[in-house]
Amino acid sequence: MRKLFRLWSILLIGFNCLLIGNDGYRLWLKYDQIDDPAVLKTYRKLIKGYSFSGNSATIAAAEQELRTGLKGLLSREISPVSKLRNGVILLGTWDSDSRLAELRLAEDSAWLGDEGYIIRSVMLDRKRVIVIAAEHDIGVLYGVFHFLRLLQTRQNIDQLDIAESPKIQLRLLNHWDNLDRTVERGYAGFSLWDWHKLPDYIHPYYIDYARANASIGINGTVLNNVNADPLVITPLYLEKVAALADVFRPYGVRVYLSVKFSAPEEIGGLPNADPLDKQVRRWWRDKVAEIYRYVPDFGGFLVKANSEGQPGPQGYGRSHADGANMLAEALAPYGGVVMWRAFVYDADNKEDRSKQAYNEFTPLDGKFHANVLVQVKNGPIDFQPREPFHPLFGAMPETPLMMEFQITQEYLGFSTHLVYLGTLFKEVLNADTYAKGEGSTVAKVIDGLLDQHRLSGIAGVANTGTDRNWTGHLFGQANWYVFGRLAWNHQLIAEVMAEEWIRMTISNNPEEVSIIEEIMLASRENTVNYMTPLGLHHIMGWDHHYGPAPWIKDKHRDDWTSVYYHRADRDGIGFDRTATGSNAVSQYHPPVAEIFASLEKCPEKYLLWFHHLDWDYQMRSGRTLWDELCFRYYQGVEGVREMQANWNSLEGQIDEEQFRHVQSMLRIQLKEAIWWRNACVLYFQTFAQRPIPAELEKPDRSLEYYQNLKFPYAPK
Ligand code: GCW
Repeated sequence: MRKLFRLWSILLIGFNCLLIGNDGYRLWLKYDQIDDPAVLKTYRKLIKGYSFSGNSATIAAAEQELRTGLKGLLSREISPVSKLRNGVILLGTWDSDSRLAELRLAEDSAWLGDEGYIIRSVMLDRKRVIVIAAEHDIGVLYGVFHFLRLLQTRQNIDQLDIAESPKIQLRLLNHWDNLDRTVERGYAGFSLWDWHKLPDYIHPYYIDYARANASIGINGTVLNNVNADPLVITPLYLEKVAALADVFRPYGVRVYLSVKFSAPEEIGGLPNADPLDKQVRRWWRDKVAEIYRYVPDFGGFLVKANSEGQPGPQGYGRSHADGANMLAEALAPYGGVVMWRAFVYDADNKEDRSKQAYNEFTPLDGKFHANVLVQVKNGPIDFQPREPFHPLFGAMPETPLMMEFQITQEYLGFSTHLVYLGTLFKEVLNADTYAKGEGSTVAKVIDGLLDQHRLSGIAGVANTGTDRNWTGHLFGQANWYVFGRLAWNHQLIAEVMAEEWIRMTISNNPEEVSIIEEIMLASRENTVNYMTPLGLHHIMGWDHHYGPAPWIKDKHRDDWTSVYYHRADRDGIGFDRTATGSNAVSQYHPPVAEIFASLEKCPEKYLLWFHHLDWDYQMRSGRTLWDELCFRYYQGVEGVREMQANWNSLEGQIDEEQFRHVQSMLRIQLKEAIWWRNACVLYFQTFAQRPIPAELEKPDRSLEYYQNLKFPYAPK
């Protein structure tokens, strides 16, 4: 224990040293001095000291955070006090302090659960104090972050009456990090985990990573890629995993691992990995026992099986449920879970790719063990700029379904495009599945309310890396931020989350906030428009997924080409997923199925996802489909120009370093938006055989030029 505390102090010193500069390292936890003298004065009057009770590593972390935060924000040292006086913040678990125990209100603690907390202004012994209290230490830490956020965003803290608890139980980052430190679909440098130097060298940023996650309520992290290297569960790596788990533990961040289904063969020397084979089952049981010896609070496994070449139970004639249940059985005695991914589609299956996961998984509903969650991507294809919600949501009532969002921008301009994903996440969470009538939103499916599941979860594929600012683009941080905030409470509003993040990261000046918020809120729709308007999807560059390539065809897998998805020909464009085509619409509940199937009712944003239409089809705008497609592509580029103009208007007002960084990124974004627009419009024009509407500027390059661009080292 003493050793742990020593390690702890070294780490804390480490993170303090890193808290300098405006290069993005400090994320939204900057704690710079409040620049409005009136606000500063009020806060200083209301906050005079604090009193912590409890002595765990989590409480130590909470105290350190509060101290650092207040010192920065109020620009004065706020010290621990033993006697109550006006302006004291009283922190701890209910039972750690007799004064808190007295204050404990039955109705608070009942529903706040393991991670909840309250923040209240109360009179105690005739003193005005602020209470931050929780059932468990982690709630106190979450409460501290919340309290600091109130100051960081300049809220009124006069009469606090806050009670919070998360709506979703497992709130995880999924790192697609490889053991050689490359990151699959990572655009912010190398993996944060310095495997080679672990377990002995603990990089100070590990702790800042944990702080950042705790500040937004993320409580778990899958350390390695779903395309898993089996070595990660060998002693050599488990020792390293344990070292990371030790650092993250005080911050309530549990460690999970992705495992390769064939591990018993590859590292266990068994002849097969058949989930019904006794030897294989025993191997996993022993392996899990070994893992828990290294990491006593290990969270569980994430599995990609029978998907994109990864091995799985089907290789032995068994089902996903057989595979998941075998692992679940091994993990159950320790309270671990299995997160079994539903991202499956088979190269040899000629069925519409968007239908395959539903077809494979719905028959297995009710067959999974109680500690299995099925992890479903937000849409039925693959993290496209826009997809309708995945039809599995609402279709497996007997199984807890976990959401998988992608925070890293594989299909949204990597880390060079400013695309605020809060609006995308909310669009999906708010979508109504109608599984049990109106109001059966995706959010209610995944938080377990709709079907009364005890387990619930949400995962975001991380966008972090060794770049000094963590995410490559300053605004990539906002996506990490909003993911965590929505994982905690999916009812939060994308606009409000944008504003919070801006205030903590860039500026509290209301005009600047509103300019930046406007940029963020427009950004995703702009990107959809310059990349894949009107329901187009999967028309990006081959393999690396960088830039447009709607011409991709004749590859070894049809469902990895672009032409498979847009189906453009002389007659029209779009994928007919109605009854006359693949009938993917039938996987949705009524009335969603009928809405998507109907040309009158289908939202135009999904039009070409579900329908193949003539180039002259009349759009609601009165334009032909071809003209509308052109207008949307051009509108996307115009949108980026507006974002750029808005950003440029901040010159001299916001921090210079942040300003220049984003300004340069927006230049790249504009260049690439024009590239997307020109390449797509010119390519589709070869089928449509119609002119680009006269009022629109003409592409300045030929289609051949775009088709011949090569990117041998694009990150992937
Ligand atoms: O979108 C595809 C990505 C792969 C990824 C896969 C998955 C980890 O292009 O890089 O592999 O999805 O989600 O499994």
